[in-house]
Amino acid sequence: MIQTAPAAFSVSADLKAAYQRDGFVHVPNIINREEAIGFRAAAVVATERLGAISDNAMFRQSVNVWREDAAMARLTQHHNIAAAAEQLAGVALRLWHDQILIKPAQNSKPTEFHQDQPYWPHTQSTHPISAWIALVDVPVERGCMTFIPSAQGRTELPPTSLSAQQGFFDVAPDLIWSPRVTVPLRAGDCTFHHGRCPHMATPNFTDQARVAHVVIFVDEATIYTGARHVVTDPLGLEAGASLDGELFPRARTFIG
Ligand SMILES: O=C(O)CCC(=O)C(=O)O
Repeated sequence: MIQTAPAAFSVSADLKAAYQRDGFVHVPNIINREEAIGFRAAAVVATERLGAISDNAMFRQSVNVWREDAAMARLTQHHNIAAAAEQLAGVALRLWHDQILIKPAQNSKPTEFHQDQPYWPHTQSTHPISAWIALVDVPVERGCMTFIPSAQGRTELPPTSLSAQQGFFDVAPDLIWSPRVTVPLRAGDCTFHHGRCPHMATPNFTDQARVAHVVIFVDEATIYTGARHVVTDPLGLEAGASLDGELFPRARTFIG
């Protein structure tokens, strides 16, 4: 049988400009609805099988599932996601980690405002980008993402609590006055956000779990700082080491 290469996914110039300006964009149908429904079932099974590193009032979080679960690896390594991420970031990227985030039904806890990058033990990474893929329909009432546009340049801010209502605005009081953009997604849609774009997720007030898969890329040249993190703690890396090798594959290898 002749294998044909997948058609290259292409992000429009307008979308790239919007990402560069706002620090996030909405990409409808990054995968199709049928794929999303299949991956939703796989995500629920994987979370049950692998367990969650966090199972708190906001979400059940399973990290680095692509290394343990062949079905979810197909989503993390999906060529559309890697291609769109590299085009939006405008630089060569590598995978940092993935995570399944399930907000249970009737969960009244939002994921509070934060930036992602302050949690990570990285230097030399100025283009971190996360793909947040909806595996069910996610209206505002089911726990969708909300972003503060054009604040990704705020690289001085420390990590803040995902559960403290005022945590982020205590360290960035001026941003409480910035407009916010809330982005409901259909299953198969995705948002991409910069690792310094402040964001939160609304509570899930519905009777259905919110199932999302997040694929996080960082610059290919990222260096490990030596700070503690659940992904790097077991690896015995020296501070100053490059974050490379098969555990942090190049996005390019997913594009084909
Ligand atoms: O889905 C959520 O509840 C939060 C997700 C998030 O903060 C992220 O993907 O960076």
